[in-house]
Amino acid sequence: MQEAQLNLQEPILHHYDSSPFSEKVRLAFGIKGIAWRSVLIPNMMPKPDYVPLTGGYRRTPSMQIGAEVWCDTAVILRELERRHPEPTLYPHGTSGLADALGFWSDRSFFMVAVQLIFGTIGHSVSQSFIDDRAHMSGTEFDITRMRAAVPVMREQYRAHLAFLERQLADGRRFLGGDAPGMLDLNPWHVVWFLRQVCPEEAELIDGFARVRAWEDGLSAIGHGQRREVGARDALSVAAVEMPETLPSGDPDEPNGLRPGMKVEVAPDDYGRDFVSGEILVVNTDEIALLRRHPDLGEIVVHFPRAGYVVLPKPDSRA
Ligand SMILES: N[C@@H](CCC(=O)N[C@@H](CS)C(=O)NCC(=O)O)C(=O)O
Repeated sequence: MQEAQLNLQEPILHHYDSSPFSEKVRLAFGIKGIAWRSVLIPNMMPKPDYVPLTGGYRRTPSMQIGAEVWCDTAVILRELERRHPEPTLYPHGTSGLADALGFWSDRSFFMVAVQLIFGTIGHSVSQSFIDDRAHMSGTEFDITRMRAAVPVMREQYRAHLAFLERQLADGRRFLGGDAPGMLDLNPWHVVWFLRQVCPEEAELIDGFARVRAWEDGLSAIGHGQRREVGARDALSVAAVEMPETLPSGDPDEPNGLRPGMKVEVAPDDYGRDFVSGEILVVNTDEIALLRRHPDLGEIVVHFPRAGYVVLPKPDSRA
């Protein structure tokens, strides 16, 4: 990277190409026509040029802008919407329910896909990948059991796809109508994942003509303007920039969380690595922590509230 060419306010997506959750964000860049930088990160631990930015969050993707990092597609996409409101990801007033639908797509539907995919291609993945995913999920990543479950998961995957087919039944191009948005992004990555990583099972999708056409419509949108940048260069951006987010609280927080408190935050499903810091922003949509890193200086790390646990950490320094 030539420093002079890097726009320090350009979003930097830390991702890898086969990551389905990253695909959600790449498509959002496409829908909004955004120019962005791509940092390719490893698909398993260790991630030495990544965790200094996130404070320990290991999952993929995250989005960096300057000295701030958004962890999890839920907050990444909301931040993109805030910075680039047009075209909206929430056409036809779909905002609340489209976000809520992420809990169906990212947990139920996605977990069916994981079992179907790794039950089918598991024999070709490395032992280090299997060990990494077992460690991340806190339970066995048992390829043999997943293989035995493939017939059941095929039925489950079709049952979930049928929800999409029914929503498209009146001939609409996208799930919310004539414009793509969050309603599409949420299940899109689960369909994309099977098609890309496990083409031998993709005929499950081909059986649904309207889903197939929807998939073609979304694929045609592309990923906006992507340019690669090195992981070390992204770290330098964080080091030279200062966080911009201002403190803000919510008087109705049920347990009294407020800016200045020291806490730790972790996902409640998998990859449950706690990130500690001082609350900068807290509300129902997000919690942002201010952290100080010896080489990078002040970094603000944003997480969603739904699906994340916040624990007070009274005795530790952020
Ligand atoms: N809820 C998270 C889920 C992210 C997720 O599960 N990402 C997968 C990759 S697509 C992951 O982190 N895998 C382990 C890794 O990349 O180290 C989000 O929406 O961003």
